[in-house]
Amino acid sequence: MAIVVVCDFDNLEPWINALKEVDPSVDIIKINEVKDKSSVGFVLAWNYPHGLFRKYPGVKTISSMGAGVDHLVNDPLLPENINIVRIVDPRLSQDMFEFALAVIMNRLRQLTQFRENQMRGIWKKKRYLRISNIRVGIMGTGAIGNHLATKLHNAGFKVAGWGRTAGKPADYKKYHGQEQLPDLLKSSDLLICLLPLTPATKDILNKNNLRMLPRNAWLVNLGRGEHVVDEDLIELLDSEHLDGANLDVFREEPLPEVHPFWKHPKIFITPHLASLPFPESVAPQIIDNYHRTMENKPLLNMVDRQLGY
Ligand code: OXD
Repeated sequence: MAIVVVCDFDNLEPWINALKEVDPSVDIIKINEVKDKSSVGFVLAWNYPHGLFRKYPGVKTISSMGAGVDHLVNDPLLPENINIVRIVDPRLSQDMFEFALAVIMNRLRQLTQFRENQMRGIWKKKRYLRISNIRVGIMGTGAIGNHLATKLHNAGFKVAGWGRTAGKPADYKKYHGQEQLPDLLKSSDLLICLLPLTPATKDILNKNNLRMLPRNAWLVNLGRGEHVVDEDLIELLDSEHLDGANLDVFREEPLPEVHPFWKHPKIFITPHLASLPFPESVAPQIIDNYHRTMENKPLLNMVDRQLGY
């Protein structure tokens, strides 16, 4: 039985090559090459048309091509019996840490502003913030959030994390549950969102919550665009409650040309690349889950469809 791939990537070759490298005996085919829909058992997917899998009655497992599974769990027509697995990869966690660190250090040392001064021929010193001056709050303490929080803590930041449940003890301060969200927000000079997108986290970065951040706080959204209520963020930036925001994810991607985020002086946009899955790094776990599916063995990194991650 083949691994069938369905996604909106321009170039699938690196994925096919990486999977073949791990197990040359497995056929990897694109969904439009499938001849017999009932023969498909294992699928690798990213951003496919909702309802598609109703036409493939034999599918047992769908592996997301990334850490996020909202494109799958939000498909109201995805048959209940299909197992969803996601990618858990130390490289994804490390890349997220490196991106977040770059963004935080730019905030502390204001390198972008100095570049703007340079373009205008301005030589002007400014006081800067140090690592020990800011408190970093991290929403989402799963595999990636926990790695980020631990690394930032080890680098000397004052770090607190917040998640749905208390989870395992950590070296950094942990908050959990709805009632402790204000504690995290009130003590975050820089807030990083790494939450999965679920009905409980959608629109969580709204006016009410963002207002609890200290004045001049900074928002970094690396989760999903739907976590942010766009108008609320703009309002809080314009009223100078927030000093700025780095946004890597958006409700609609690519961000529409007319979206007010593009030209906002306090918003820094990157095109959803804080942490990209590398096929050669994630291929072994995909092949492993493929064999587990074929042999009816327990799967790795199973998603709880009720929780949504
Ligand atoms: C992911 C992403 O979920 O890239 O892996 O957003």
